[in-house]
Amino acid sequence: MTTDNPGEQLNFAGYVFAANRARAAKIAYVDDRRTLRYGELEDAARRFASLLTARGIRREERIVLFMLDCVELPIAFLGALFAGVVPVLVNTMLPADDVGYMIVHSSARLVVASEELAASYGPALTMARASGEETMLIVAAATGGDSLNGLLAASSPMPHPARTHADDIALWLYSSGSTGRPKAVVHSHDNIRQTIELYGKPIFGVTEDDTVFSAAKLFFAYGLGNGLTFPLAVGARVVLMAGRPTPEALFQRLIEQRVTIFCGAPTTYVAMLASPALPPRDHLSLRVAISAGEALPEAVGERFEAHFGAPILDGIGSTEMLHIYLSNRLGDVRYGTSGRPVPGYEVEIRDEAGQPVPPGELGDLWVSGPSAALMYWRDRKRSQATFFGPWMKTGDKYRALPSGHLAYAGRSDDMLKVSGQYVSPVEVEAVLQTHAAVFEAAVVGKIDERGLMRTVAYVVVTGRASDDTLADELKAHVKARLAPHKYPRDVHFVDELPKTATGKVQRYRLR
Ligand code: 3UK
Repeated sequence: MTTDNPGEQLNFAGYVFAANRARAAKIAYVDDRRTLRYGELEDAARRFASLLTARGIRREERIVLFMLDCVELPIAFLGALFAGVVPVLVNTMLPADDVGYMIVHSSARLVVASEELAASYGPALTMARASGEETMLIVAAATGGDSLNGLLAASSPMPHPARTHADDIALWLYSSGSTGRPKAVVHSHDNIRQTIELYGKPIFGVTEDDTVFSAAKLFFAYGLGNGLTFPLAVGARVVLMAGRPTPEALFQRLIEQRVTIFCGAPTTYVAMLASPALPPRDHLSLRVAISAGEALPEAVGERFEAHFGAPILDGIGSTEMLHIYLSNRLGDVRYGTSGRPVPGYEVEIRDEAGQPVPPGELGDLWVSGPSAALMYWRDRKRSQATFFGPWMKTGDKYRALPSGHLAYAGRSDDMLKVSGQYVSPVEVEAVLQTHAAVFEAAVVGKIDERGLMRTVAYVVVTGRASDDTLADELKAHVKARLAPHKYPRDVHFVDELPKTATGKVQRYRLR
């Protein structure tokens, strides 16, 4: 295998297994049910690779991984890469309709799904098959002969990794836009390696002695780096948790597993600090914490560090760049900013004409670096509006401080970031409109007293009393139809919405 020849052959799974050959007995993963050693991870992944081939799935074809954070996810992910098959990681909180769209859009040959998610993968597969896909299903369950683990036991390890090129497609991740269907962000084997070399090793700073735990799940690009590609590249130990990252569940694992690197979104840190279960500093082994997804309020970073004695490194990344490209680092933390460019990436703050703004002025953040996505699959238009040669338009507003640290100043489009995840106001408005009592609705983001983004809906009702009962009903209406983080936390009833002469809702006036 030629893994030491950059720009040529690279199979990321082959690279991980070669790097950890001397660590066969070392624990790679601890999930809610079991531990998995490096040797077992390689063996299971290579069995999964054979299983794909046995089912007639070929190089470059896609499989959807619709899985909670458990050891079967890295097994399937690395097994697919080993076979040259392309895993598509899908957000487990999405409703069936979105999952069905992704199965069809990716022409997935197979879905590997956690059994707990049957309520969404069932209808999603029905939808995909109705539109002509012959997608197979493997369920990752604790028991059962037909389940992933039963099938792995009956398979044998694939001897050699597929001879993929460094620039071959390795994985897809879906990302939402303000309008239209989610975009399939396509990444190469080399993109993964670049995020490890540029950010994972030098700034995230993971070594084989670390235990890493990410509250952000593996199906996010952020979680995938934190909990899979970075730690496995150096032989570290990773803690996985399938359920919701409540402060109590996080503290339990931080303490019991002696976690040294913890990763979350700003809401995670806010919830931890507000929890009555907040443990004293000496119960933890924490060395450093990482925050991304939305801007970390200055006070949250300061309070966390004062309490735990470990800094939070806030950095901005995106699905398109695969991981963080602008970040604070140990010894140079400036809370309330995203830090400085990660060496290996270039960033520029530009005006509308594409020219760099004078120092200190607000502008659009552009980034260039070797982990940029190859394209949005089957979407020329949106690819061309985002990727310009080596540069990509992030959609974020930034300004440079005299110190050289860059400070986030909001998104340029209508998109909101709530709990570190995208929310399209347009999408939430469309769902509100489907409720019989709603005449019109507009959704905006508001920064709350903790410095975090909250979604607020302004609603004009028709033929119903506008009271708390209706407000709760509208929240439940959205919750039942969209991913849970998208429902409006506040509903305000108004007589009319502010509009332009051409009838466009003026969201900025509601803000
Ligand atoms: C926003 C931030 C301020 C920003 C991500 C780390 O969040 C990730 O990817 P997404 O595609 O969203 C990207 C957008 O989210 N954002 C992310 N981090 C920050 N805003 N401060 C931050 N620290 O609008 C960005 O354009 O969901 C984060 C690693 C990998 C990722 N995919």
